[in-house]
Amino acid sequence: MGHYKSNVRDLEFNLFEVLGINESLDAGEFGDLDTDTAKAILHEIATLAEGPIAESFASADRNPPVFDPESHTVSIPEDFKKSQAAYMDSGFWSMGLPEALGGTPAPSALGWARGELILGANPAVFMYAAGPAFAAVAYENSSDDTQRRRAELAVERGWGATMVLTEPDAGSDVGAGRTKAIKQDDGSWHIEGVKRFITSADSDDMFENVIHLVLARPEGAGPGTKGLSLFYVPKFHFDEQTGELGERNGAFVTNVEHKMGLKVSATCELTFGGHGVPAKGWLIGDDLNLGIRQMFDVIEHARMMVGTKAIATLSTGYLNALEYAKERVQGGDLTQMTDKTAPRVTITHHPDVRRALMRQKAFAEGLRSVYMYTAAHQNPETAARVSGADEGLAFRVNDLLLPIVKGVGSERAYEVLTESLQTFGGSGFLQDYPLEQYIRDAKIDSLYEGTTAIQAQDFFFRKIARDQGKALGHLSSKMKEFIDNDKVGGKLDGERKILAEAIEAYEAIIGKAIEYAMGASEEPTNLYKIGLVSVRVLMAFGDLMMAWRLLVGAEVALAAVENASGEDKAFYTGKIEAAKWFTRNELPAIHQVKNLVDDVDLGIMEMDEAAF
Ligand code: ST9
Ligand code: FAD
Repeated sequence: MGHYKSNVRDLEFNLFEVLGINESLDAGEFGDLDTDTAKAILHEIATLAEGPIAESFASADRNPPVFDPESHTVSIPEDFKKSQAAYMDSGFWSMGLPEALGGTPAPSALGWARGELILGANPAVFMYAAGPAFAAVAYENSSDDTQRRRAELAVERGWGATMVLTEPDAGSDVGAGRTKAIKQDDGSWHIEGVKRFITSADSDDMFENVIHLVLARPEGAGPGTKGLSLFYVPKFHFDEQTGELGERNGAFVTNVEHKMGLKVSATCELTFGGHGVPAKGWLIGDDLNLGIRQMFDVIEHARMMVGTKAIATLSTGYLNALEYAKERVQGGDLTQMTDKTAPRVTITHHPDVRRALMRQKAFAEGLRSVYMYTAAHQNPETAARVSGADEGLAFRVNDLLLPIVKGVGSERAYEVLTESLQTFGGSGFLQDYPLEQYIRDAKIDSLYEGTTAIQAQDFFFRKIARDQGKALGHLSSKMKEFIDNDKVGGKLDGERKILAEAIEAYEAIIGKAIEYAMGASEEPTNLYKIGLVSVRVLMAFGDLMMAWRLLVGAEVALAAVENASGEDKAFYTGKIEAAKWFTRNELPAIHQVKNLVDDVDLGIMEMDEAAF
């Protein structure tokens, strides 16, 4: 048995018992795809993920890609290539792609369930497979048939793709980028500059070509992100009709980073036009200076991907820890602590191990329920059924929740994975078990695609303040609807009360933060107050979302458990207990955040740097 343990039962629970995605499928809202087929697909992907895709997870970590500076190429380990080929050959990557590009219609929630399975088994496989999704963004932002044909070719011929923003002096601050674009007489552009940390910028022979989606500043364009444009820059030139490859283009990998984890995903320095060959590319769309907006179409997929990756890793970390805990015998039952001859028990008997396992379960399943709810707002059809949102509101809800999936997902997964490792005792520290690699591989999730601080600012300033609280108000009204509509005869009354108090606290938190924002025109340091607590505010909303979605799941489980038996009975009981545990043990921390936000102390902003 490989390292990866999927949780298809919980995916099905979310999709079909909680979110009712089956109603959309059976109403024909996604073409021919019906519920039975969707379930069969999930099981098939899980088998693929646990088998050939997971197969190279550890070996590719121990034998990472090697950079050859002479040829500017990266060698990817052969066994990883087999895992990659297993995914590409399965065709499951085409689920949810536009039909014009050969995709099959599918609800986004199902698409991200697929994502969880692949990302949990071997995250780099999903990342190297980004070509078609990135080509779809290029296609949708194209302004003529020539541009669209370039995107079609990338899908037809299975090319790899990258997103190219970061430079040595432009990380979080993408607008500081200096890479230039120089217009040519034939309408193309030459790109000049050095980009850093580019994922999959070379991928050995896994793909015949790579398309770099590059943010660069046309000569004469203004400063900041609004002066950037987006360019389609291939590794090899190609025939614009057939896609047949031509000469090498002037975009060369000039280094590969040595990393803490996720080693098989090659992170490259990429130099444009620095080796005597121009790096030729084409503007995407007709107009200049739209690059950041267009790139955010890619970033939104990538932020969802990163959060789902983190959550997938936590889930398999928990399931590995659970299996170990059920077998490891150590110590006697606490109630018999004075009897040194009492029988030894498995560690699942110890209260602290139970607490740790429940914490892992509640976060893994709580975060899953949040990314699933988010994904359900990525299609108007499912959003309407799930929360009654119209298309515009569904878009805003998705926008609001992306920094939660990405920011809270990555922070909580990393934090709670240490509990999974702890459950193994000293064995968790060894490479005999996957936990140490899970932790190393998951650390990146709070860093790339916008650090947690960036997610927190995005969440408050853009997704709440600029949105005038519309999406937040919608979710808050849905939470209150849940509180007021008991369907289980008072069995969750205590938890409903805790949730109601938490919503009230959160409304006060946001009210206070808005007050700081409004006060900033008179006293700019009010913005520091927001900056000092913004990550706490982000994390607190994550807790609120998790508690709510877990409790909605608990209601479904309470209705189902009475007639259930065997594995189903255990499953539903676990859903109920996890929701109760999370609400009672984790959610009340929101009141501490409220106290902090109420009275932010600016001391550390006023303190001299020398005092640190
Ligand atoms: C990276 C990649 O880290 C790592 C992993 C790569 C993996 C690749 C594989 C991925 C696979 C994915 C597959 C998906 C499969 C799906 C299957 C489906 C079939 N939302 O606030 P302003 C825009 S890459 C939307 O003034 P500043 C907007 O146009 C590197 N748009 O910003 C706005 O204009 P307006 C990642 C947004 O102060 C304009 O930007 N690097 C949003 O100029 C300016 O906004 C980062 O992420 C948004 N949330 O710049 C950088 N926000 O306001 C992090 C902004 O008029 N830094 N826009 O609408 C930031 O995000 C900064 O906040 C900043 C600040 C750069 C935006
Ligand atoms: P900095 O921006 O220097 O941040 C340093 C610290 O300061 C962080 O804690 C940050 O939160 C904080 N900080 C910075 N600015 C602010 C602010 N305004 N407010 C509050 N706090 C702030 N980029 C690509 O373009 N394409 C890729 O494919 C890609 N893949 C990557 C793969 C890996 C393995 C890595 C490590 C990075 C990758 N990146 C990629 C780059 C990644 O997106 C950046 O590393 C990330 O955006 C952060 O930028 P930085 O590393 O320069 O950190």
